Amino acid sequence: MKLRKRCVLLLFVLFCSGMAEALEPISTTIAVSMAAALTGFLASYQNIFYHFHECCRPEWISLNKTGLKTDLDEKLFGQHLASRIILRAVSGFMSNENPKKPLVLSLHGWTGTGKNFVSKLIAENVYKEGMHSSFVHVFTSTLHFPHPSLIATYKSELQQWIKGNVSSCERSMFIFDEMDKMHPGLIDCIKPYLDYYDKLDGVSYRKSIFIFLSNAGGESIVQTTLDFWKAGRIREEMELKDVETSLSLSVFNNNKSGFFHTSLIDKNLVDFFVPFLPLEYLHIVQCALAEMKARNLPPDMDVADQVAKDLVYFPKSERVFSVKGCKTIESKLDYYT
Ligand SMILES: *[C@@H]1O[C@H](CO)[C@@H](O)[C@H](O)[C@H]1NC(C)=O
Ligand SMILES: *[C@@H]1O[C@H](CO)[C@@H](O)[C@H](O)[C@H]1NC(C)=O
Ligand SMILES: CC(=O)N[C@H]1CO[C@H](CO)[C@@H](O)[C@@H]1O
Repeated sequence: MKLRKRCVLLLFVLFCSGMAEALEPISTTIAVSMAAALTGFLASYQNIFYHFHECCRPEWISLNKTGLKTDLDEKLFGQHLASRIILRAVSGFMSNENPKKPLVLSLHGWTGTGKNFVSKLIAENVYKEGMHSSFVHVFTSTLHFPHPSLIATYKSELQQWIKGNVSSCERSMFIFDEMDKMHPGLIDCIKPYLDYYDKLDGVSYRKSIFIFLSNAGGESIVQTTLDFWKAGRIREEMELKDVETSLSLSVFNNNKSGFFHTSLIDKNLVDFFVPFLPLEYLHIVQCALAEMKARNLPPDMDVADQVAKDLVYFPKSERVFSVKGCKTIESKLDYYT
């Protein structure tokens, strides 16, 4: 058992690091046939190995652009801006063999609008193993870094993790949830990895992806969307520039959001701000129908309507946007089906 484990580990080191290709058959006549047999065996084992064990190689990590586009079109609702930006950003980055810096996306919006969901869609269309990939790392502020008194420890841990993970695979992805609750010191300590450095301590971070999720700026996005709605304009005609200015201002000036204290924005380390608009009744219905489809249930419009009617909408007078977005749809559906 132990020997087998060691053997697998050796093969892992050999194959995942690409060393197997460097092995050359010994060129003495006697050894030739033996070496040929061995190489043949190694080669076939190598293929099987790649097939079953996740490696930092294109077989396991490469963007399925069609897949991402289809997923964004069919599974994400009410987010024409986010859809467009994400597809362009991710496909541009992944097709660049020599990016100048890592891809840094900052996803902003009200709760339940799809920020976590979109991160999952990106992971699933870049990594064969999706969110289960050993190259995808999720950090949640309140879960991983809860105690302000331990900031010094968290800082060195986080830096070691990022460095360790990118050393073993440059196409690593890091998702930071609840970024607005993250200690400014921690945000500061990841800044160097986001910058235009060729290498830091011998490690290049340029092919990694960093995704920050936060509610920061959510209110200003709601306000802009509500103004649009009140003016009787079509939501899908909303453009990035309509939200961008008020978004970056509110993220900057919001005392509570950690971003305020840092120079992420100041130094242009964030490549794309991605606004998530608050969801309307119609989008909730779409979420419910999509969830039924995911569960292999026949689409039932009455149930979807019922689920959507059950939610709370704001602002109080107009009741346009769902307070929790599509967040509670799953449990609501359990109740009705
Ligand atoms: C890419 O995604 C599409 C749509 O989901 C799927 O049909 C296709 O098989 C995927 N391609 C690969 C190489 O995984
Ligand atoms: C941040 O909030 C504190 C207390 O609420 C206030 O005194 C301070 O002026 C605020 N700073 C900025 C830049 O708004
Ligand atoms: C080698 C290394 O440092 N791996 C780290 C990658 O990140 C995870 C957290 O997601 C750590 O637990 C690992 O130690």
